Amino acid sequence: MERTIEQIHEEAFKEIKSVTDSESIKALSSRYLGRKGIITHFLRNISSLPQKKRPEAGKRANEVKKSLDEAFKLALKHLATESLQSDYKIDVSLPGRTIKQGSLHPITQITWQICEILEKIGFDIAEGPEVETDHYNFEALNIPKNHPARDMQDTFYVSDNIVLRTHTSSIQVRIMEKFTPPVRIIAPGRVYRCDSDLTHTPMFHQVEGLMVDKGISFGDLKGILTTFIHHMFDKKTSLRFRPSFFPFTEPSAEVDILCVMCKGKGCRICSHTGWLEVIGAGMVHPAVFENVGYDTTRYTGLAFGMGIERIAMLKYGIDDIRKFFENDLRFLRQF
Ligand code: 2U9
Repeated sequence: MERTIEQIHEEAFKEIKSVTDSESIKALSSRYLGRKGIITHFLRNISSLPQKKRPEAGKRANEVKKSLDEAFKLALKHLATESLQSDYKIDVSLPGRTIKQGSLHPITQITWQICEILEKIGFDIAEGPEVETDHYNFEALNIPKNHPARDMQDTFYVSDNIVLRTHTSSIQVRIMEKFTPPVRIIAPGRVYRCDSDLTHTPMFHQVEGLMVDKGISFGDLKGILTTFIHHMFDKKTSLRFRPSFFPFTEPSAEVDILCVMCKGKGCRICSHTGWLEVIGAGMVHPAVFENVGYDTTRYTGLAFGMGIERIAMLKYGIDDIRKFFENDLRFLRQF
């Protein structure tokens, strides 16, 4: 009789050890300790034993019952924590999730760089509307009605009298109408021209500068633009001022830098001239001052303008302007 209860005890433990889920443990517990379970059956049968053996057998059976009860409870607890752990298992050897960090668009970065340099020289930033009147975009800037710059092919007309600004010079006209000299401002912003190829897009960005005071000379213009180029590109960049024409400046010039690719030897980028045109500039035309009511006998002014995409293309060696507007992350992530 004793051997049998010990055997039951041993077999029960073996079974508990082999079980891997809590449902099976509950079933096993019921098979041993339930109303019709093996141990219960054993206890009921004690009365059929000889009188002498009954107390010892009953005592031992109750000890086994208690031992199994504890073992079942313990096994249930273990399985519960194990499943909890496997739910939240962390493999510390796996690489962490990367946080995708955004960055400023290259055109924004170049705009900010240009503005920072010119602000240090003493220019304030001015802004104005992108939808402009014919007066601010053309008339006040000495661009008469029959001027080629007004051609339907270049300008987006909203109506007869309203255009999408073709340059940010319209901002400077508005500032001059409001303030008397000294004026020292830069006007960054979007501009629109009906043009599209490798180096032109219908919308692009400009920064234009204007400085008006008594005694402003072409020498000031040369000094400011030389300082600007040396900060924007390399400190040793060679540059030249080449005579040009704009309706709103007289005299006018274009500033070229030595080709960043071939260093003047001549290549495809500089059309084999060795030079790259980067800035347009000049002394403000007296007709422009008269249009805003400035006294041309007291004041002179310098003005300049540059296309931001062009500066960015030269600085980063990009050959197609359209790359800036395609929003291809493989391109944008390089900046
Ligand atoms: C006022 C008077 C004169 C601004 C100027 C340029 C020359 C110029 C071009 C550079 C490349 C435009 O983006 S681009 O195509 N700009 O060449 N801009 S002088 O002259 C002004 C501005 C405001 C009242």
